[in-house]
Amino acid sequence: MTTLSALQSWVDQVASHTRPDAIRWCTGSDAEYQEMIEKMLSDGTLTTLNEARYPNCYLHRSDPSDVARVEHLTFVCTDEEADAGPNNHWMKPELGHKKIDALFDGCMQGRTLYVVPYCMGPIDSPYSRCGVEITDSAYVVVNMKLMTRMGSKALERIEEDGSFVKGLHSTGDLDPERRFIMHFPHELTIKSIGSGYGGNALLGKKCHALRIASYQARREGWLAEHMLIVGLESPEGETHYLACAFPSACGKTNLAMLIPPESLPGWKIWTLGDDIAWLHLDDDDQLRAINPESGYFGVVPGTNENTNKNAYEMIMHDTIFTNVATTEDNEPWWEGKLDGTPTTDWQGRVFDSANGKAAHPNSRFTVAASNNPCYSSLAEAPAGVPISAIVFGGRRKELAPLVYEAKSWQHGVLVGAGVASETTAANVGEVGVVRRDPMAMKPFCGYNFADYWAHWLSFAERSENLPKIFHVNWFRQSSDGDFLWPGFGENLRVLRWIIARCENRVGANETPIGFLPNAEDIDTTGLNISADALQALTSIDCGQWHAELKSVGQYLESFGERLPDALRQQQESIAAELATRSS
Ligand code: OXD
Ligand code: MN
Repeated sequence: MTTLSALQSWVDQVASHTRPDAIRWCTGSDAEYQEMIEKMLSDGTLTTLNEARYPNCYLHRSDPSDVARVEHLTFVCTDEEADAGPNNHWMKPELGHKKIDALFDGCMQGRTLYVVPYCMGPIDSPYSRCGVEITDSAYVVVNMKLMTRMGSKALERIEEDGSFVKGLHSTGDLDPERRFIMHFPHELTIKSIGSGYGGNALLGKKCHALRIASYQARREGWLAEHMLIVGLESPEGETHYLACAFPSACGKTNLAMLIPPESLPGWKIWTLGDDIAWLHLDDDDQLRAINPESGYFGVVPGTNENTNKNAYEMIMHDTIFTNVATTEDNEPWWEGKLDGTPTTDWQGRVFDSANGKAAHPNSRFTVAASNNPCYSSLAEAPAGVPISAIVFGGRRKELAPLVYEAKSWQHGVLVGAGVASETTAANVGEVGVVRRDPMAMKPFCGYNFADYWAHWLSFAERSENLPKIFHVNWFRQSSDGDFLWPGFGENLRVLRWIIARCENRVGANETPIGFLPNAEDIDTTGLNISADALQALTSIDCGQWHAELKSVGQYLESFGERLPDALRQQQESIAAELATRSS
C-alpha cells in the first residue's frame, strides 16, 4: 500500500507481531470518516447527540480509569539516563522495547489495524514533519482526522521525504497496570498501549509534536513548544502574533480564541493554534511559528457564551465529545454550561451529585480548526507567522503579578524555567498543588531540561531580533479566594500593554523581577477592580519574591552540572537584588 519500503516493512512487522484480523490504510477522506463513525455508532463506541441542536456531534464515554494523561506511566528511553533528565521517567531503550513489546504481542487479534499517515503542519511547509500512527482504535482514527492533516496527502509527502516518526498504539485491555507511553527519541519512535485518552493515544499530539519534536528541534536548531499562537489585529489593522505557553487546562484555547470585550471596539483576534507551536528562525533571524495541529482537543467544562462564545458555538456541530454528561433531550452537558440540566453523568449513570460532577473535569471536545470562526487564514501559510512576543504563564493564587516583562532573552529563559502552576485534571494525580512546570513543558520535553534551557539560551547568539518575553497570571486571588482579574476577553487589556511594550510605546516600572506596568497603563475602564486589587496585580513583594527566587534556584540546581551557567547567573543576580530590596 506504499512505495516506501521502510514504511511497508514496519507495517508488516507490526502486523505479524500484533496479529490483527485486517489492515486498513487510511486515506483521510470524508467518506472514510463517516464510515468509521457509523461503525462506532453500531458497536457502541459512540452515541449520537441531539441531532437538531448538535448536528454531526457524537459522545464517547471512555473507560472510567482512562480519562487523562498518565505522566507516571510516560517514559523517555535513552541510553543514558542523564539525556532524559530528572524531568522525565526513564528506561533503557532495550528494556523499554522488551517491556512494551510483550504487551503488544497478539494484542490486535479480532481487531483492525489502521495505518494513519499524518503531517504535522501545513502539507507544503518546510517546517512540517510527518508521522505514521498504527492503531487498533477507530476512535483514534477519527480524532486524528480532526486534529491533523491525515491521509493520502500526508502519505505522498512521507514517500517524498522518505522519513517519518513511527507511532504504534493499541488500546490493549485498558488495564492501568498494563499501560505505558514510551518514547525512543533516537529512533524517532513512540509506543503507547493501554489507553485511548487523547494525550496518550493521539500520537501526533503530545508524543510526536512535543516530546519527539523537542528532541528533533534541538538537533536541528528550532523549538517545539506547548504554546498557543494568536494574532491580535488592532483597530488600525496591524496584526501582532503572540506565542503563549501555559500548563494544561489553564485557558490556552480561550486565549487563542479570545473575544474582545465591548470596551475595546475594532479589535479582531485570529487563532493560529491552541496548544502547540513549532518556532523557527527565518533567513532574517525573525522567529516564526507554525501550528503543527489542525484541530482542537479542548477542555469542555467552563465553556459557555460568556467565557468563550466562539468555542461554545464551534462545538455545536461536527464535534466529538468525550466524557461529558447529557440532558433529558440528549444534549451534551457540562459544569459551567448555562442551560439544560444533566440527567446522565459522564459514566452513563443517572446523574446524582453524590457521585461527583456530571461531566468529567477533564472531559474534552475534538473539533477541526476550520470550525473556528476566527481561524486565521495564515494557519495554512507554509512560512508561518512572525512572533512579536512570547508569553509564559501559570495558575497562581498568590505572588505572580498580572503581567511583567523580562529584561532580556536570557532573563526571559529564567522566567520560563521558573514557571510554576497549580496542577489540573489534565493529568491523573492530585489537583491544585503548585509545581514547577518550566515553559509549561514539564510533561512534554523529550530530553533533559538543562540541555533544553541551554538550547533556548543559544537563540540569543543566533538572532538580534528575538521577541520580548513576558509572564502573565490571570488567576491571582484575594485572601477571600476571589479572583482579582476577570480574565477571558478582558485579558486583551493586558495583551494590549504587551504589544505597546513591543512597540516601545509605553513606559514601565523596573523591578528586580522585570518590568511591571504602571497601574494607570492597564486600562480598567468599566471593570469592577478596586484600587487595592489593581495595586496587588501590578506590584511585587520583594521578600516573597526573594523566597521564590531561592526556590527557583534550588529547583535549577537539581539539574546538576548540566545547568547552563547563564541561567544560574540570572537567578543569582536577581535573588541578590531582591535580598537587598527586602532587607
Ligand atoms: C492537552 C494537555 O490536552 O496539555 O493539551 O494535557
Ligand atoms: Mn496541552
